[in-house]
Amino acid sequence: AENFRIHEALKQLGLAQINDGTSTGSKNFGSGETISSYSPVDGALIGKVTTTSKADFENVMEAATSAFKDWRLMPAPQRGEIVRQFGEKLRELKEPLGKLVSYEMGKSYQEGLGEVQEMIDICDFAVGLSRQLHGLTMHSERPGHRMYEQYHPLGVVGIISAFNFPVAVWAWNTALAWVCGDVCVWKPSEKTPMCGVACQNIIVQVLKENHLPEGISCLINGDYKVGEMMTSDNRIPLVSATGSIRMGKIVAQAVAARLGKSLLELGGNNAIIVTPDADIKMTVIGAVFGAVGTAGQRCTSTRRLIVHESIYNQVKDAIVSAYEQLKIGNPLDETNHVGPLIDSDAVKMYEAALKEAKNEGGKILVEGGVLSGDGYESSCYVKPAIVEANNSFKIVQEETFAPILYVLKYSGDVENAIAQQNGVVQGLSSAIMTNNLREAEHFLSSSGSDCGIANVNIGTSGAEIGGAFGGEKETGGGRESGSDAWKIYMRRQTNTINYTTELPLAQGIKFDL
Ligand code: UN1
Repeated sequence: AENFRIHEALKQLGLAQINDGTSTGSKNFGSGETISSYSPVDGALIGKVTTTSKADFENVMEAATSAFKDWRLMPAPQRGEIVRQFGEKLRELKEPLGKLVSYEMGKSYQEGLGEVQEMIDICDFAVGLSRQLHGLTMHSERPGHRMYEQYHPLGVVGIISAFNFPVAVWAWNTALAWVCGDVCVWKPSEKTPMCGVACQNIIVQVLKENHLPEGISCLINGDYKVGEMMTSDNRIPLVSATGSIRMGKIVAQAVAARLGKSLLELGGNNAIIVTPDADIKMTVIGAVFGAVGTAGQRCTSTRRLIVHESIYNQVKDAIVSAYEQLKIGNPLDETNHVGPLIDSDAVKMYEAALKEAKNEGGKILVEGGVLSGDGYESSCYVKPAIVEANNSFKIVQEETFAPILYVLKYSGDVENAIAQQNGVVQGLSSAIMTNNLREAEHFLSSSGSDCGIANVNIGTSGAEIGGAFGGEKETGGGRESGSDAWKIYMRRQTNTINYTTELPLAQGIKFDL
């Protein structure tokens, strides 16, 4: 990694050998044990981060709740100005941060930069939004009355994010939450803690330069036990969690037990339907990027390809030969297409899934395997695999965070493909490749895809920040980033004002004294 000037990037991001993993605006509290972050790229130790103890968490919550009291009073467009400055800092540090994302998480440098670009984009979006936190005005049924609704800041927002988008998902939440007048407490994945510290360092600079209160942005670190401190805490009205369905069910129940709100962005099992009217060249690019990009570790990664029998062999051959061109190796080297998986546990899950697919009767079209030797010393590099399978296989029903693509066949009408595509518990992203208007519109209709994202002639991954991002069913139902996703970060209030000297009751009720 030395050739890729990683140490220079770490320095630019203010990262040390041991980093404080618990901090608010400018105070550090980290007193828990340290977690070591090893790069899946070359297995080297990147740095250590202190975790958050119960007492540290109390300090953080005190800083956060007190910062909220001031922050909520600042006019939203002024909060937007702070987010604008944050976006500027991200522009300046795009390269080192993109590099760290690539080195700590293992995605390609291009995708690391893309992730920072998503952060910048959501900041721009939030700046505009800071002048558009609109409520409605409605006509009262009573004379001399005015009725309207307004959105107020909610409070402390807890953010639990995953390793696969170690910086962007935090920004989707914080950029919106901040303009909405909330303060944030973030627990990044314990697999990518250095990305968390780097982001905190960036926002802390902005907060300091603006003499803003401690605690607008807080960082905590550790495993699920630290997450539990947030899910069970009444002072946190909203917990936004990204990760596995298993994690989401635990978070949702803990937060619901105290009637808090949760915003869940959980697993996907995303499919591309390829109909007889598909453009095969586009299909191949979309499917291969969707399946092997980020080494299959996006929640929007393409897991299933549902191909019509009439073009099945043609599509299969085209994809298999595209896989033969793939270069696997150091993701910082831009000539490589596929980087490593996050860690050895992920490699084990990949191997187990392939074994199970075979046991269930799957036919291997492109053989997988773990790579070793020169350049693969971290033991996290695997070969993207393709398996001819059946939608009913248990393993096909599950999300395996690895580059395994299941190819499924359908016959007859597009309805049959949609039934397979919807025939899983997850409902995040979906796509159809077709030039047939009827098929495309059917896919987008109320009897079409049941996912939160449904694309035509685009793959399943790589959504823009301007739309609401999230999915249905066991994906958790939450929506983040664009459109009106901001509303969950605010509390809504309906106001009725009487400017007469009478007190008429609603529904015409008479109450004479
Ligand atoms: C995720 O994998 O958690 O649509 C988020 C995409 C990215 C975001 C993915 N913009 O693939």
